[in-house]
Amino acid sequence: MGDNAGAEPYNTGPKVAQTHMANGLDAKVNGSGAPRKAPSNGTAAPPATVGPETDGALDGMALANLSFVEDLYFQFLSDPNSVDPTWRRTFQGLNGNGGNGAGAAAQVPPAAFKRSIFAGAGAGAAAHASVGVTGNRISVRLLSERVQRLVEGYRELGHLTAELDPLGLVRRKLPPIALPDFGLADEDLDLVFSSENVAGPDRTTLRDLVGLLRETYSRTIGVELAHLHDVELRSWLQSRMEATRNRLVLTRADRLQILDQVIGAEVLEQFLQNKFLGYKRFSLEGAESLIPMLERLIERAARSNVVEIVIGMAHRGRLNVLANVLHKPAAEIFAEFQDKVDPNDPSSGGDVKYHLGFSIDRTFGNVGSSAGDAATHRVHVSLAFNPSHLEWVNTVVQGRVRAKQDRVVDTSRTRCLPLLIHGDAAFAGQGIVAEGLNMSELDGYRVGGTVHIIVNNQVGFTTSPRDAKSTTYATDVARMLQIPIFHVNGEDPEAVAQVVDLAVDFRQRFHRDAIIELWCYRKLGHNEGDEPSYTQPVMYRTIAGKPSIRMAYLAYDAANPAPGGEAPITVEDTDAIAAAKRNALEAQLEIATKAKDPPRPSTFAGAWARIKGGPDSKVPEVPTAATPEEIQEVTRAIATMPSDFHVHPKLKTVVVDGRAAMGAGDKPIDWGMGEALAFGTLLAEGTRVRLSGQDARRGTFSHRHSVLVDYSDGHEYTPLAHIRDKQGTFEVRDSPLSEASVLGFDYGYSLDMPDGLTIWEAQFGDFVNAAQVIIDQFLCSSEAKWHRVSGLVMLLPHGMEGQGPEHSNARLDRFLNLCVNDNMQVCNLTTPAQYFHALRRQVLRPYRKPLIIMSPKSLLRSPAATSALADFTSGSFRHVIPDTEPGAQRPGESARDPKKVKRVVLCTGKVYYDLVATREERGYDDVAIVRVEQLYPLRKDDLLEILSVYADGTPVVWVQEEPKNMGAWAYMNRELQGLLAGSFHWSCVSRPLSASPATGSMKRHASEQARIMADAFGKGP
Ligand SMILES: Cc1ncc(C[n+]2csc(CCOP(=O)(O)OP(=O)(O)O)c2C)c(N)n1
Repeated sequence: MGDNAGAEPYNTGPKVAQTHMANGLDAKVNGSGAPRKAPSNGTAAPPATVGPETDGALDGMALANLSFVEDLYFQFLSDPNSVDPTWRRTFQGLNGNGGNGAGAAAQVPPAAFKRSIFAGAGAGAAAHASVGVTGNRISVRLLSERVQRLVEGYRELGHLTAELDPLGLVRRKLPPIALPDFGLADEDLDLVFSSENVAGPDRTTLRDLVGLLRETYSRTIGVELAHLHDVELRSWLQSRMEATRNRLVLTRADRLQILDQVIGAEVLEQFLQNKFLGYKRFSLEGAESLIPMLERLIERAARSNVVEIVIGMAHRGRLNVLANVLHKPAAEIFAEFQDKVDPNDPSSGGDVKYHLGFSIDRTFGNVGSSAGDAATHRVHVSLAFNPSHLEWVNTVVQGRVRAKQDRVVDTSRTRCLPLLIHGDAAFAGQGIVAEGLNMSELDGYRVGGTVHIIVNNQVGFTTSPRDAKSTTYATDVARMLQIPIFHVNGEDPEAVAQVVDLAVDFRQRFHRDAIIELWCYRKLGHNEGDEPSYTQPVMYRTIAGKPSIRMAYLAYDAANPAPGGEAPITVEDTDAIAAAKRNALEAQLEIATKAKDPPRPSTFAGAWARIKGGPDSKVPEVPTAATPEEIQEVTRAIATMPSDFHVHPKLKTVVVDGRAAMGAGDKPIDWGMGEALAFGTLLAEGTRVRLSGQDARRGTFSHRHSVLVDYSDGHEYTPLAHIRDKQGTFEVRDSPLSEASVLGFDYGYSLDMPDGLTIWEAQFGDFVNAAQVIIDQFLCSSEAKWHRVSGLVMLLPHGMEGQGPEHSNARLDRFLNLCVNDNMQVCNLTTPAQYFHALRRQVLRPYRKPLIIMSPKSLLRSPAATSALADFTSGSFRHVIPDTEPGAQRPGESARDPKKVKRVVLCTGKVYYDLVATREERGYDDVAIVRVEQLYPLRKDDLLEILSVYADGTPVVWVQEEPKNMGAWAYMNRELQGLLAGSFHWSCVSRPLSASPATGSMKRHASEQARIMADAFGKGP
């Protein structure tokens, strides 16, 4: 390009302040929305109505304003009278042209700049003047816009041209970005542009600009920003990346450290391969960069005030992470391979080694590294246990982190970091990923940002990406969030380190997720016994010919010496490191071989020290009644509104005044008040209460109203948060419409909130099946698999009320089927007082087991299903409620003489009230009705004792509303058949076997219900 290029820069974007632009130029033109630097020369374009002070004003005017002047000039050319007279005079004076500006002479614009498309006398030729709006020349505006589009092109599409695939097999979506695509040409390369919209120097040649952009956006890091419409986020990321060309300057020592970590990963896999041939280990080979990546991430986080990191990850590379990042003694891992367990030991039923968790304190010393400052930082790192079901641990980890943050009152949520490591196929395939991402910005579920690493080894088991996803990247689902997505070539450990820094810094600054996709490969089959070339022969031929990551990095080091002039790292250096690591592993293997007992997972440490799991019978019941004073205090909080609060008129009567009367003993206590008293008394005693679920704040059935909304201005008031000064935190959250991710989150929360009451509520119990994985893989089995107990409460509205198949049945049968070894507690309660005592028992008893409650719907408003105030200030939870006991009867019901009883009905939950009503109505006085309130663990002795007052041979009938293949019958029959045989005649009354849980016809429902009542009492309809 021209010989005086470089003297004055062309704009890469308008520099002028937006408010000064009468010509519609605004941030949209520059496309990025990035804030522009203030014009360094202090000039701003004059408003269109303001002309130059002198005719010579164009001389020396900054190029920043040139396009503005150019616009005016074109306007002048078509109609000289349309511009301000002072501008008109200036333009008329150009090139000695005193005319009206029309004609060829006037097409030669002023020589305001040394290099200008106003290429008049003395200015030299215009920048390749063959294109442009006026036909034979290009305008400054157009050229600078083209350059700006080029900049935006790199920012938005650069990732599609980046070299991400270490195998070089993936055909990228775009050929390299080329100047002609943006109306630019090679001869423009030496033109100087203002680059103030790009980090770095203010002026640069197009050549340097392209170099910067290429390095930043198209080298071995691809970054997706185009989906960010938040200007601040985008510009922060752009300037961080462009200012460094997306590179870190690493010293020789840094490089040696990375190599040490890569070698650690490599040697462990090879060692396991040699010593435990044929065992599954889900090798990390091909993705060894994950280890330096995690090391840097942890260090960087620790140096940015993070004190705790919880990692969730699947099988791939997990042993390597355990050994090389969590520093789990290799001897323990080897011992797990050696499988020295006693098969008769009950604790030997745990999980496979590549699902186990571990935790450690890591300290990063005061020798400053490229990851941060020079101080010492300590961080506790946990790898969460994990079931085989890929991705389902995600929200469990996030829930745990949320609880940790809440426990230490980390309100900025920056001190504890969730880190999730995913596989590419799983991240793209499992819907729970999207559910979890959707929760990340919600107040009830935010954790200050999760860092996600997707280990993209370009294959899922044997399935190729083309069969696994419809998207460009495995990460595309994450584009739903205002977060950056970094793609990085795993063969470039320095690029990996750079994106780690960006991701951690972004998370710490903006408290949002960040995604890193680590492009790598899987050196072996899905597991080490699989032959991968059956299905991916081409890929595996390429892999066979590849040097290891270690060798690739050594070659890079040789070709790109680290600053400081030290000698490059040699193969011999790394061989020595590898040999030392092998020797250390040999020593650990010897320890493992000599050890007699298998390693035992730790449990009940720290915050869990006073808590127990195990058998129910070993932990005594505790008093759960509240004092009358506590009840009054809670009632006062519920019934007292701030003076400026306008309660909805209907709620004033029903909730505020109604509950005041209940608390005063003037009205029987209903379910909503019973729950509020349970929450309130626990809160007053200092317990944290968290309840989350769909529409949980009001309650699906409008019975809770835990958060009131001001009738005039919509502000909110939560009465239970105002009981007393030093009370527990009350958190009740309307959840997003997801069962799986939210239940996972709240389960995770319960794992790290041992002293709290944590509750998840289903909208209708039926929908709990959408979270079945969490129930099967975590809730009911985590103690058996991982020695981790949870006190989570699940409220599952349940009851046959003619509302059809999906609004009736929480599938009690499924839960009871999963019950064994006291792994859960399953209740179907009949009174508000029972509910009150069950909730309080869940916290006050130092015993943590999930509590599944079949909760009521119609009973919420049933006058029959109420309790007296005295039931809250005395008594405790009752597993079974007999018919004979005074007080067990409802008002108007007389205590039955057992000797006169001809039939005993056993039942659980809501059907009890139908039975009682029928008995009253029909006068079936010789029938006793016994309620089983807690189905599991079942107090069989209590039950037998209750039944013992009845004569031998009395029919004992299990009555349930559910179809015979559902509800509790199969379970109760299994538990009681043998015990009752010989003493009683044992049978079942239920709806018939059915594929569907309930009928959609109200008429049919009523007729079925009538049949059940008739059969229950052994009478005709
Ligand atoms: C929900 C679920 N479905 C299927 C599987 C079986 N499975 C185990 S690993 C795997 C492949 C996963 O591929 P990817 O996510 O890419 O991880 P990689 O193993 O390649 O690291 C599959 C299908 C599983 N564990 N979980």
